[in-house]
This record gives sequence, C-alpha cells and structure tokens, in this order.
Amino acid sequence: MPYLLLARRIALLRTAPFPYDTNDTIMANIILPPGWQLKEYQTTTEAAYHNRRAFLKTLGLGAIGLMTAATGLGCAGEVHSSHAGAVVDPEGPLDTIPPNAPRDGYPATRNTLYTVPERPVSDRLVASSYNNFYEFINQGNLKRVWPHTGAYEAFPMTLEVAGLVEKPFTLDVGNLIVSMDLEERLYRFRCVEAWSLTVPWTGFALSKLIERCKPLSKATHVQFVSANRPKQMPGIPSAPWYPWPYYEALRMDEAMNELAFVATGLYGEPLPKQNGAPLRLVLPWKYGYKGAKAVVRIAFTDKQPKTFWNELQPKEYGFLSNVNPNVPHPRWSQATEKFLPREGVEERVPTQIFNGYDEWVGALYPDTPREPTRPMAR
Ligand SMILES: Nc1nc2c(c(=O)[nH]1)N[C@H]1C(S)=C(S)[C@@H](COP(=O)(O)O)O[C@H]1N2
Ligand SMILES: [Mo]
Repeated sequence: MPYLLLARRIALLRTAPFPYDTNDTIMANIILPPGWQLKEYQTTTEAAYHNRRAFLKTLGLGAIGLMTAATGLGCAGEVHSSHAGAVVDPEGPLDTIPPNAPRDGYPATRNTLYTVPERPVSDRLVASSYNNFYEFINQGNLKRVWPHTGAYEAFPMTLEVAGLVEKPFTLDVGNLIVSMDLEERLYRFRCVEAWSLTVPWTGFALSKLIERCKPLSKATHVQFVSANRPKQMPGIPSAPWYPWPYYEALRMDEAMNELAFVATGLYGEPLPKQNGAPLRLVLPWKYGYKGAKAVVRIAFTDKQPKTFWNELQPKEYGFLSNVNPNVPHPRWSQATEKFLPREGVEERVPTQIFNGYDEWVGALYPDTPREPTRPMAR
C-alpha cells in the first residue's frame, strides 16, 4: 500500500510542468513513471513479451493489461481469470450498445426547446469513437475508448440513492429507464480540453430523478459516483494512482436546473458503453468532466462534496467548471474550441459563455467573469 501511495505521489508530481500543445492536451497528463515501463523488457525475453501481448489482446486488454502485469500492481490476475472466454471484442464504435439495454421509448421525440442553430449536428461515429472514459483507457490513445469496453456489462445495473434522503433505496437502472418518459435533446458538448460536439441525447431531466429520491430540505449538494469494476474496466487496474471510482457533484440549484440531464441514449438508441452506459449525466453549460458516466450512486449532502479532477489537480479543475471563454485553463486558452462535425474535420470556433446556455443558467452564477481574465497562477 505505501508503494501505491508513493506511485500516486510520483505521478502527481510529474503533472505540473508538462507543456502540451493546446490542440493536443489531455485531462491530467498523469502518465506512467518510465521506470515501470522499463521493467517490461528488463525482465522478459522478446518472445515471451510478444506471446503475452497476443494473449492479452485476445482478452481485449491490449497494452493496458500488459503494463499491469509488468508492474505487478493492481489486480491483473483477477482480470485475466474472471472473463476468459466471455469477452467479445467490439467490432466498431456502435457495436458497444449493450444488447440487453431497454429499447422502449427509442427514438424519443425531440424537445424543440433545445436547438443549436449555429452548428451542424456532429456525426454519430465521431461522438462514439472520440471519447474520454479513463476507467477504460488512460494511457496511449486516450480517445479510442470503445475497443476496450468488451468486458463491461452495463446492464443489469443497480443505482443506489443515499445520504440526506427520506429513506435510502436502490433502483434497477433498466426499470428506471423504462419508467421514465424519454425525450431527445440536441445539446452542445464542450470538453475542458477544448474540443466540442453537438449531439442528440435521449433521457430525462435530472430533476425528475431527484424528485424520486426525496432529498431532505437540508441537502445542499448532490454527488454522483461512477461504476468501479476493475475486472470489466481495464483502465482501473492499470492506473491505481487514480482515486477510483470517478466521482462528481453539483449544487442542488444546478442539479434542479432544467438543462441538467440524465442521458440513457444517443442518436436515438441506447448509450454505447464508451458514452457512459447505462446512464450518465449531461450538463451542457459545464465542461464535460462534470458529467459522470456509468453512474451507480447518487448521494445528497449538506456540504460541497469532493470531485475527482478537482482533488487530483485543484489549480486546473474547479468545482463549478462552467464553460467560460474568459477564464483560461492554466495551460491553454478557452477562448476558442475545436468543433468536431465529422471524422477528420476540426473547425476552430469561438467558445460561448456557459457554452451558449447563459439564458438558462447565467443567473445561478452572479460572480462569473464576463470579461477576459488572466490564467490562474500555477
Ligand atoms: N466515469 C467517468 N465519467 C466521465 C469521464 C471519465 O473518465 N470517467 N470523462 C469525462 C470527460 S473529461 C468528458 S469530456 C466526458 C466525455 O463524454 P463523451 O465521451 O460521451 O463525449 O465524460 C466525462 N465523464
Ligand atoms: Mo473532458
């Protein structure tokens, strides 16, 4: 255990002076200390190396599992044994829609209150082949998430309702989805790394789920926790320095805003695994990382909960994390973004305050800078 903590400390120390190009930034720049990678070819003959690589590939683990095996950290043994034979590698980014996801209510009627007049809808394949989901991959080609999702079973899933509620309870996510009136909303989507999409989500307002949870009036915040399945999510055991599971949170007034959405689908079908199946949060006025994927727990609190990226790098990722062109990230500007309409096309466009949702949420944040500001000090 002390070794794990040390490893995490090293990884965190390595994050500060990393001069990434604006166009090619990654969330946290937390990478494997090189010593760990060296171990692989110091202790293994080339033939054994390739054999193990091939073996891991058949399990859909690829380089991720390899690194875990090399370092001896995590629970590689478990990962290897538990799903041998059961894992079917997805053939493409849409082959990851869980076969047992409920399909009642899809495609849902578009809610015409939400339009994105200034941009085209992004191509479906871009939205499902350029992703961030660190539980599946957090080294190498970070955006290529879908090939690593083969072992993950999104259904059945239990959602736990906890904390300051009348009575804690659990819900079957499939039943929840079937019981809700699904609608479709076309939203802008903006990652803090400065890429953006326009996508049609299917789902329901977060406020409708919160009503069912019956929070106590003293609840001021709501926390969301993502699934933590190291045997099914290869990025978890290969990166033990991250504080898994992924956790995010909102103030109650933000969570009750009509824009806050629980997505269960994308482009008229259930969510592909890499987009957060069985359900995930979508908060279009905030940077993408606020929207936790594969949520398994929703808990109400009377103080501000900790959040994953804020804990890891508080100077780079705040609690509110509202999209604002006037507030640069310490390592890059947020004044413009790289809009992704379709595969291989990037358009530089200006970033809008609250990602174009000022009318909906501007009043929640009276202190937000409306003129350009300087980067936060390191
Ligand atoms: N559990 C979990 N949720 C997550 C992430 C993650 O790594 N793990 N990445 C976040 C980030 S940084 C972004 S930009 C969005 C990406 O959503 P998309 O891949 O569906 O576009 O998911 C967010 N939710
Ligand atoms: Mo992001």
